[in-house]
Amino acid sequence: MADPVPLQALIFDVDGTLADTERDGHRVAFNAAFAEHGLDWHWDEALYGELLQVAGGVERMAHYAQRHRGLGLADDDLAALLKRLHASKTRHYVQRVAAGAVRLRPGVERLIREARREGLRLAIATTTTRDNVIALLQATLGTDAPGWFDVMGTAQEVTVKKPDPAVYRWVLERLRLPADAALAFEDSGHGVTAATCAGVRCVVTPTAYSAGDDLGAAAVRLADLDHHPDDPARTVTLDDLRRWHAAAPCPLARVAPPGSA
Ligand code: XBP
Ligand code: MG
Repeated sequence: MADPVPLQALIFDVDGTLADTERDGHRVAFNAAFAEHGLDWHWDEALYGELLQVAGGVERMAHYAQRHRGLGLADDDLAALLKRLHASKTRHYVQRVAAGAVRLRPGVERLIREARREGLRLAIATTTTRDNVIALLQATLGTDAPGWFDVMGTAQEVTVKKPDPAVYRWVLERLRLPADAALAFEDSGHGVTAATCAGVRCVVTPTAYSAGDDLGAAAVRLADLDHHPDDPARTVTLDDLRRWHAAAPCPLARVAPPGSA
């Protein structure tokens, strides 16, 4: 039997995984954009939890406009409105993040710094807008932090959103690594599906919003990276990650996520 491929890269999702950004970051920024445009739309915490099933801010607003508000705009007018709303929402989000409204989840900074010291490569695979990622990394890890990541796959580079595995495939291609040389970090059902359908083993750290998602395809489920599943008093180390990577079977890559046409 061939030797197992050693772990060479960590690929991080952003929203929910690096930081719990949705409730107090994105949701608040969407509401600010709605108010700025004179709309009486408001997403409370519970409604936003439902809307998170739609990946991508523009797609989420389009779903809400059509399904919740029965908005009878012509397609072109709706598309133009959503584009303006999303630009405004991104501006509000970046301002909030730069002002320190969002913090990294436990253990994220420690593991990223350890991985850099030990020569593991780092990448981002996200559905969110590139400006949001840069703002978050700079506000939490320092102005040079975006440069720590060899590859950043965001909504700008890959327009097809998770659960489609496209962003993971794109990132692996740019890293020039096979899927089994990487380990993904995700927080949601869509994210776990995207990573594993690309053949990447996945560690999942759910949030309050995603705890009820189907996360069964993940190799390991953790409360967060500062709590080892066998001993919550112990943090998760790079050696733990290497062990889980070696022990978990490599997920079977699929062309498209299960259930898609
Ligand atoms: C999370 C998303 C994004 C954000 C909002 O992405 O689905 O749509 O909620 O950001 P991930 P945008 O978990 O893959 O990081 O408004 O920029 O889409
Ligand atoms: Mg996520």
